[in-house]
Amino acid sequence: MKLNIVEYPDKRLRQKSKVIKKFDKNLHELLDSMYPIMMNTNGIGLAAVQVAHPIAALILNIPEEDGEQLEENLLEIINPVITSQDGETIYQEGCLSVPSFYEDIKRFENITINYQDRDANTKTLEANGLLSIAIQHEVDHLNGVLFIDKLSYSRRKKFEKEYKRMLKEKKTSKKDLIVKKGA
Ligand code: Y12
Ligand code: CO
Repeated sequence: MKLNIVEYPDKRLRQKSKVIKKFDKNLHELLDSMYPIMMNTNGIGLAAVQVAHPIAALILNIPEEDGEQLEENLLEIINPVITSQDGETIYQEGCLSVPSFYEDIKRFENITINYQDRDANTKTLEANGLLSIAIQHEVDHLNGVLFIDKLSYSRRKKFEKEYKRMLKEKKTSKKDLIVKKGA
């Protein structure tokens, strides 16, 4: 399955993801295709809505201490519900749908979730540290929420200005490339 990452400010990122009821070949194919796209872009988390499939599925691969991401650490999370949350932590987050931008975001330190795996088995997971942050970031995606929505008014303004400039530069360098190719 060919997938592309949807980037801000695309409105599709604001869709609310639908609860998954069919744990069939289509779901498995989608999950299987999300994994390489996340790994090839140095991601540690990806929600299905970020690849234009607004259904409640997300994948995570938290790196080891040496930064290596092992396939055996891949977590596939379907229909997550956060059942408890406490504490506070701040981490510099990034998002594959908001390239080149990183900001400190406040989250809960510890969470517990109920979810299903790709075969509809029900699971419970207690998470802290980076895993907890990543789950909260991805669960936000399922609700159409981006980490930049959590910025203060002034930080958000600064972000919009910088992001617009980056998009403009990207467009210009693409045009230059086309001209050079044609020359
Ligand atoms: C902590 C903070 C955020 C998360 C959510 C998951 N976020 C990511 O996986 C972000 C990945 C990312 C990768 C980038 O590198 C490439 O695209 C090659 C990147 O850099 C650029 O866009 C240039 C930005 C973000 C979990 C835990
Ligand atoms: Co994200």
